[in-house]
Amino acid sequence: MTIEQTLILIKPDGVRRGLVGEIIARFERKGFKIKALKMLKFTKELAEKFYHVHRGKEFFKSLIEFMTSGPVVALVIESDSAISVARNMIGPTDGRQAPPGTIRGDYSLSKSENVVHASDSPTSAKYEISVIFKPDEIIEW
Ligand code: 3AN
Repeated sequence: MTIEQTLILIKPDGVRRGLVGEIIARFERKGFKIKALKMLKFTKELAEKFYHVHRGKEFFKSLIEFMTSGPVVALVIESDSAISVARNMIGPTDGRQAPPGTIRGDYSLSKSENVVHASDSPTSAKYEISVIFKPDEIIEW
């Protein structure tokens, strides 16, 4: 058993469409422990820091514009193998190809506006959590 924490973001399209409760409920029902939760609006600087691995890619500018277009909801969730379990629950990047039953498969028809983000590795989880949350915002329980 490997207890991991991962960073979930409900992106601006998910917040605008009123999917916050639905998405959080899916992670809760699956059995994840919510260790931190907040709403925030990304500044350009914060979005560029969060997505630094995509700097230079052709979609980087539109990604930053989209991620700063409205509030997001960020969560740290914890479980055994949290990173791979959450990635399986959100589905592949392109909502048109994501299988039904996944969050993107059920709620997105787009590769860019795909409702939710989940960290893809232990290294990115650690980095992304540290970009969004201060250590004392992650609650031990
Ligand atoms: P994922 O979120 O599935 O791990 P990444 O990390 O490859 O996907 O990409 C980060 C975000 O950048 C995606 N969630 C999506 O919003 C956007 N993105 C990725 N690839 C493209 C693309 N080819 N065209 C437009 N947006 C993209």
